[in-house]
Amino acid sequence: MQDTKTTLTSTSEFEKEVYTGLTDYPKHLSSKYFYDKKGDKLFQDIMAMPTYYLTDCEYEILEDNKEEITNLFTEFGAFDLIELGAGDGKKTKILLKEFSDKNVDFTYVPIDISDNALNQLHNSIEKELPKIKVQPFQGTYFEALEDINSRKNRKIILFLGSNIGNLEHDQAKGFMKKIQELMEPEDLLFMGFDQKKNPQTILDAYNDKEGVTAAFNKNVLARINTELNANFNLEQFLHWEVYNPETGSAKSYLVSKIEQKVRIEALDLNITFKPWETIHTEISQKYDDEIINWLAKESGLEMTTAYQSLAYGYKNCVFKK
Ligand code: AVI
Repeated sequence: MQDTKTTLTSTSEFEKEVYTGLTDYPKHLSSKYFYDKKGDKLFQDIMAMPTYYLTDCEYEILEDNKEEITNLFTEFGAFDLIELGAGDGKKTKILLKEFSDKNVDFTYVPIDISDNALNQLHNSIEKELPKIKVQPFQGTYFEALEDINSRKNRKIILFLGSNIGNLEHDQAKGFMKKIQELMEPEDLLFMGFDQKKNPQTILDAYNDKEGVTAAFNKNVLARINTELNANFNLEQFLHWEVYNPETGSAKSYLVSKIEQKVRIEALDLNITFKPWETIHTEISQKYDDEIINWLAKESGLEMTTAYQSLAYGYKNCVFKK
């Protein structure tokens, strides 16, 4: 039989989602595409801003409770510390340092969509905390679940920074349920939830005066320009944040300031925008106890402990199945 070679021109997930999102009404794009080298840096800058209170809250919780958390995690001996959306791992290093100082037997498995962020994290841990065993995994949260499934040690799954808030409730529920199904009775899920609070504090966190969050939001358009050969004029879009104190959802939009046409060469697609037409780009859900308990119940998890930052209202909850 003749050996035939087929050239497959595969359409990437990015191309598919950009096509669907920008031909839909209303238009939308996923915030997971904010993160390339430039987006990672912008997010690091956001986390360093005092208005983005979430980072300080979690630092405070981890710093104040690191001894108790160590006891909780080491209860059954060796474990895999699996971090979903590890980013630059700055907050996690509080725990990593504590574990290293106490010679805790564990392997750190940082998981992130960004290769660049993972490499930086891996290098910095090798330098700062050389005793720690690190096994990075690059992929989306859903790809990461497969990797988690194949692990044999006790699993402690970290999902910090209120990353869960970037999922709509139904997605969050489905995701937590999938995690629950992969957990053994002694495994733990340790999650950060930003809480409902003064709406102005939330708006300030997602709409800084320096324009860093605006640049972060617009980075999805910048990526379409460079990766899909498009001609978005970033100046002609406005970063707009809304917060609904009833539902707790903070939403980011890009709003077209004028009527405009955009060409996306790689998709052979022309997109038109009416003046003030929107692209929904991100949800950053804020929680209260009712929503957290509902998510836990729906996904078959039981909350065993919660650590709270009182200054701003932020919670790290521990769940078992
Ligand atoms: C990663 N994630 C939890 C951040 C958030 O708060 O939704 C991303 C972010 N978007 C704007 N500022 C920060």
